[in-house]
Amino acid sequence: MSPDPSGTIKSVLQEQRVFHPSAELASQSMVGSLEAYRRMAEQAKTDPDSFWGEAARTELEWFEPFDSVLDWSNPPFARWFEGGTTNLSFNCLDRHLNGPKADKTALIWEGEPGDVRRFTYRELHAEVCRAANALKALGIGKGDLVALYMPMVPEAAIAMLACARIGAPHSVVFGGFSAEALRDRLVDGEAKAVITADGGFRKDKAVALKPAVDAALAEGACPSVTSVLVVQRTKESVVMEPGRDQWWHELVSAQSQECAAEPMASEDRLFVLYTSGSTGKPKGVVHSTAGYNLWAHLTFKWIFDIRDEDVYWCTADVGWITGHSYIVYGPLSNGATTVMYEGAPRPSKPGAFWELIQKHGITIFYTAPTAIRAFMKSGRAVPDQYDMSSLRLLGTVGEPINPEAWMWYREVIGGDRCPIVDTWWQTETGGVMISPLPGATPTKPGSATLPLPGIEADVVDAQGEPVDVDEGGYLIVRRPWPGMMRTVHGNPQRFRESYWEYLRPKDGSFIYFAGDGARRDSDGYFWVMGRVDDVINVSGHRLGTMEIESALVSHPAVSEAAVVGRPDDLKGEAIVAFVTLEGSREVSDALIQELRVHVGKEIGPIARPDEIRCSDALPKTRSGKIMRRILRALAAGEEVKGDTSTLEDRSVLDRLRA
Ligand code: 6R9
Repeated sequence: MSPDPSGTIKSVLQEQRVFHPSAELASQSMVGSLEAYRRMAEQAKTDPDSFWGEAARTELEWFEPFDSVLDWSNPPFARWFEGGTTNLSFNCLDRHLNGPKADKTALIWEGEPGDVRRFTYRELHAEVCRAANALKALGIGKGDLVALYMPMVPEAAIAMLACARIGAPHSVVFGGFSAEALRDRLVDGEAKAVITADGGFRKDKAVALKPAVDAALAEGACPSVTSVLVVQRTKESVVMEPGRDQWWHELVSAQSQECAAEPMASEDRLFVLYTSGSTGKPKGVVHSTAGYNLWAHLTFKWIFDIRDEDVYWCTADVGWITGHSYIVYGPLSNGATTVMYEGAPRPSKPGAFWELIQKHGITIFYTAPTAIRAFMKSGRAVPDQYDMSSLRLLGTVGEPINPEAWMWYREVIGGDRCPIVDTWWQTETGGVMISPLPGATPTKPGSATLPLPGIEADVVDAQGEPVDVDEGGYLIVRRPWPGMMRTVHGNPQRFRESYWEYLRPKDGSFIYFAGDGARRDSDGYFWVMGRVDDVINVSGHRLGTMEIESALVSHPAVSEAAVVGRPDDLKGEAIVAFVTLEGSREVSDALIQELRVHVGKEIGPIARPDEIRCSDALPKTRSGKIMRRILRALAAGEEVKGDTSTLEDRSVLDRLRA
């Protein structure tokens, strides 16, 4: 695939509101002012080697110091902090044990049925050491890939840290994936072991996991897998295969609670995480030890402006990169208290999230726009029943957040006092790339604002050259950064072609592009417009989906919208909008007409949908991203082809067809 030569994307969103950090917040925050942020960014730009070198030396513990900061002699294959050895598990645990943090709560876990477990740093260290010794007892060592297919239980985090501790890269496969999806990932990564559970709880029901592992391994499909370690969670009966399967509680509890962290070279592979992309075979994104650790650590510290007394909660699943970087590694590397929740809001407990915030005195809450829109749909009466005065900071990740949802989040959840950090990043970037810094960056609803220090983001056209202010184009990053993915597992050529050779500027430099469109406003703020694969070409105007969707959602009757193009003889593409309505609203011709007029008024006649279809739900991935590819096929009256294994709820597809 190559870039559309027509280049830019037309931007139509108008958003003028600006929220400045209060003087009080500024004075308490780490960075403190926009000027201070700009100084950091300037320093990182003029002398990146000292900036990153200094950060790596002061923020991480090293067994052996590194000799060089960045080797970029063979782009796009970067080598960071060569010569150094360190260990992520050591940085997340051991280094906190010699001071007051040893007895600080590291992890608070709440199960869906309401069971709670807490671990201090000392206790978590002991558990991780036991699990690491158990892996060793199974013959797993440095370099062996271990797949995790788990519910949201503490053992998931413990297993990840145990793998990192012995230098066995992990490959976490989301527990909602099918046996086939699991098998593909086990085969591609040549996993040696699988850690799983009998099952987990979801929407008030026990959901089995172990049978999917059995199915994935059946008939010798994954010959590399020699052991399966099974956590007991639901206590439903499972089949244990002798010689292959062992219970976690039997094997792990028998181990010593001491296990020295393996010194790992900076560039040693830390984990593989598969990202589906919108088309094609999933890519195994490879991250390496030191660079990833530094980036998860630094970004967590900057963006959440973390304080010792914070209780931080990210609602992601550990099966996603957000769970890796911002439930487990970033928070623990900083010695923070991180919350992990097995459940989700559900009809029997619509206020589940708010109850958790109230119960644990959560101060920082990080979730996805899709969740926020769902909460808006069920109305503010639910959150209003809870005391959420402990909150001081809110974050979002996963998709562009439409200004309407941003304002609701701020007012209803944040009580008009909590700043919002809208964090743009990807599995491939390892950690956040563009985000406000609390107390420093004024925010605008719907904008991820400014790149973090050290990140040279820009918007370019199809030739790789910068576009004008307010002109939409391709969102790119100019220089390597420590947390960047190192390669696609088993396919370096795919890494080079899809990320670093897609756009080539005249000067021949390498720029990173991973698929999003964006524009920059006159303050240099970034407005992410969605995936460029989703751009709609109406009479030669290339429109991002996000802006039309935002306009629809700003109408009081609409709760969520997804917009796609349908081939059209006259215009090239016609705009088709799929919308879900607010709880009490009924579909009618008058309402459809009203919505079309509304979009025309908000952003202009060019963006007015040609067709609007109402449905009770939209097809989403399990991490909450709308799968517009599916809607495109439906809108065109075609058959839905390609991978649908990442779909959250397959019945949505049938309902949409009907
Ligand atoms: C962290 C994560 C990456 C894609 C990314 C973009 C979208 C994520 C966003 C956002 C606008 C934000 N995305 N955060 N778009 N604003 N704050 O989600 O990783 O699952 O790899 O998805 O998600 O399209 O390219 P991943």
